[in-house]
Amino acid sequence: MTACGGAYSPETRRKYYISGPQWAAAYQGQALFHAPTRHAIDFEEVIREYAKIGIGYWTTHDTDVIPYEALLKDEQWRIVERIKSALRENGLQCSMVTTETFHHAVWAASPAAEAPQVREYAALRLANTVRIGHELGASFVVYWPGSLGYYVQGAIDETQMLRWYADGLNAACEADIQIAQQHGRPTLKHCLEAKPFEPQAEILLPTSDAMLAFISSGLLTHPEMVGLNPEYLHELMWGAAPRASLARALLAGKLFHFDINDGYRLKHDVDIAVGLVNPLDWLNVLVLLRSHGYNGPFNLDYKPPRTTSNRGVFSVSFPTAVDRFITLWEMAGDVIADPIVQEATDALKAGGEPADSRDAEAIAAANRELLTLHELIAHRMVQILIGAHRGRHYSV
Ligand code: XLS
Ligand code: MG
Ligand code: MG
Repeated sequence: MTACGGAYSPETRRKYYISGPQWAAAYQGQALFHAPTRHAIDFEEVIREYAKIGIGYWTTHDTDVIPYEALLKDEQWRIVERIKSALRENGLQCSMVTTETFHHAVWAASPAAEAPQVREYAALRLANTVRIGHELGASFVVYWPGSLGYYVQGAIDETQMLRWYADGLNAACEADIQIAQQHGRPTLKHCLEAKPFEPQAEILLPTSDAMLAFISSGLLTHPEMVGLNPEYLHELMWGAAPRASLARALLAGKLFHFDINDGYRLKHDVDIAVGLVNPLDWLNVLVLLRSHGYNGPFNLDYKPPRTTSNRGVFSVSFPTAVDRFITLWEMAGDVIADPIVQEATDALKAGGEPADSRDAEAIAAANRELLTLHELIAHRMVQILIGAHRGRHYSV
């Protein structure tokens, strides 16, 4: 790590709204075909290690920290008190809480299942997470409806399942309005997170765009409280341009929260750390977010690879992820301020020589030379990414 250089200090890292999920650091490397490669760790250790690195915010699922037996019972509040002490002692804040509605057997037919008991339990769990969120001082609550769908068609009426899902969200928003009032706090920002391919075979809200449509479908009683938590890889997975997905969320005023990671198109959710696969695309994403004033959290929702040790999670994986993010964020600032990018962009927007507006050939001819600037701008961004704009000496 020392030989790599280029590390930011914990003080610098804390200036960014970067959050570390409990589940990312505690991930043991297990999957359907993978045994764990790391031993279990608790939230006290995660919070302590995040503090040392300079990750200022912490996020969690309810069940990352509260076992099923303790949920909705007095015992959960004793755990919440322990979390509060750990956060206080280490100078961290909880920015986001989320309900696990995908792992336990109770969600086999989704949180919006036919059985009323399942939906009633889901509503209790969502309201409970909102209550825990207020107690921990969070501002955001996230919903990844991973199990909202099915493996086999026929039994499910999709319109009905979406209505029931909306009922659950509506109950959470109603509960939030009351709980926020009791706490004298603003209501939370409720953020939907889409993923296209798993864990169900067919998913009812597979993309951020589907969720935007759902928010404005008329089914939500408080659509103004509900926005998006897009995840970079979840958009890339289905073949989207993440930057375009984010742009659509920005235009709708719904980009509340952002899960940052990396990976490959048309693969499963490999959750690689930010910037390790697509640094140029990431630079583009951050140019968009910087130039449109996004000021929400950047949540490190990735998984340290199975080849990384328990020690490596905190000595290499998290600090390098944070530092790549900050470097890319600073480079995005360089791109926005770059005189060459600016001049080229201004020239493109000014358009070519005046031409008859009814004459396609003349308009195309007037802009032909100018359009070469598209490629020049792309080259300039690569130069900024690899540092070549500062001058680089090649030995021949
Ligand atoms: C899973 C999701 C999950 C959400 C929170 O793929 O990314 O971690 O962010 O439930
Ligand atoms: Mg996520
Ligand atoms: Mg993911």
